[in-house]
Amino acid sequence: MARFDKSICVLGLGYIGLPTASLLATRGYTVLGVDVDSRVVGAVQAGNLHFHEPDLDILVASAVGSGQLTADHVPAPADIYIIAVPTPFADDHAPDMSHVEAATRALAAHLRPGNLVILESTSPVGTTERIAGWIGEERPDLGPDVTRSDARIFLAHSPERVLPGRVLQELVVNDRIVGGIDTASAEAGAAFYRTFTTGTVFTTRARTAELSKLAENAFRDVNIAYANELSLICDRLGVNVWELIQLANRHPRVNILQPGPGVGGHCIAVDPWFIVHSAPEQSRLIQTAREVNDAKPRWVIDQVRSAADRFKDPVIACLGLAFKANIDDLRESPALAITAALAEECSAKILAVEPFVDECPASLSALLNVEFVGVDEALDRADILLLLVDHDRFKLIEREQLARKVLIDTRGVFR
Ligand code: SAJ
Repeated sequence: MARFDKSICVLGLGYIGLPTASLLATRGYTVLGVDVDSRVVGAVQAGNLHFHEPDLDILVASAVGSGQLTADHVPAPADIYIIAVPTPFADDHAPDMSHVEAATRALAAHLRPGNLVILESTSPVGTTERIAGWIGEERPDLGPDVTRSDARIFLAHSPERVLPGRVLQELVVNDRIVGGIDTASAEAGAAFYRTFTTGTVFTTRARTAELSKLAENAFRDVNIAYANELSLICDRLGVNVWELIQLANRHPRVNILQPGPGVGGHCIAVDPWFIVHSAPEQSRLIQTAREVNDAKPRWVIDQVRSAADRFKDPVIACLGLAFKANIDDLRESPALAITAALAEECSAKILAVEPFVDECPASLSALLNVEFVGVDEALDRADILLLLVDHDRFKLIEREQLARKVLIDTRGVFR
């Protein structure tokens, strides 16, 4: 295996930072992973995972076992810094950049001339320039402009684009965009990514790289909104939406996505707002798509409630709580929100089922009419089956197990 004499500090050991840190460590870099959460630091120090991602447990154990990956609460001097902290939005959809700012200020103390700083967190346009400003404030000794003096550092944005559930493959094979604060920074960033990716690495300006990531996720959001809107139209017109989409997609230039109970996760449901927030007048379609997707859970809840009205003491099984198939991630999950809303709004018994999670999520366990049960028990007891996530496990359900039950299939598993 190639050994690199460079050291790397990865700030943020979440869904992107930890796989990235582990991959780099197993590729021969000396990596320090930094997180403000002591449970995360403790888990990584022990070579363990604090979330589920296929094969990541093996990679983390190997990276920590070899001594190439260590974890701590604070950064230390390194050659390359990668910022992979969360960028959520506030109630008014304004981006919350506090984690990026805190990570930048924490690493700034250690910067030395020639260091490379890479922002991987999905960020609004202009963030890389703001990072330069924060570094300048922390380190006036680096000169009035941190990228121009002789003691310069290199600063770039390379948005992560990996799909949860396929992170380890996509970290290596996906093409990468590296946007530099200047040309030398873009080239320095690209040279680094070329040491461990097989995809093509493209260089551009930092602002273009920032917007490209937001545009990719907004593209997907708009297309899912189209599928969700079609599902409402089909329901009104008595057409099977799954069959409709399958047939329409036989056209050589049509590729309609799948409707669902709404759009979840920390990316697609969040990032389009960063565009809307910075260019509200120009982003009418993107904004409407967000609204269409955000309205879908309420439509599902209303469907279930009218089905429940036909029973005296209905038992409703909510199959799946994760935000999408075959992962344990409950962040911004419409399935979880729908299950909680049904429990709050109906007097029905709610059976919550999530094969990827061991315990009832806190937001449901406080609700007295919710029971967290396995798939088979839910199938035995329920009057209404609400399929919310297309986990592979649910695809194994036999048709006979659905007999005499009302089925509301938001994912088209039993189309
Ligand atoms: N969904 C549908 N119908 C579809 C596809 C998805 O309802 O046809 C729903 C999913 O169920 C889920 C949500 O959309 O609730 C988002 O899932 P996803 O698989 O579309 O995307 P994420 O959030 O897991 O990952 C996305 C990816 N972006 C794109 O595909 C453009 C990934 O490549 C990014 O790295 C990631 O966002 C990110 O971190 O930004």
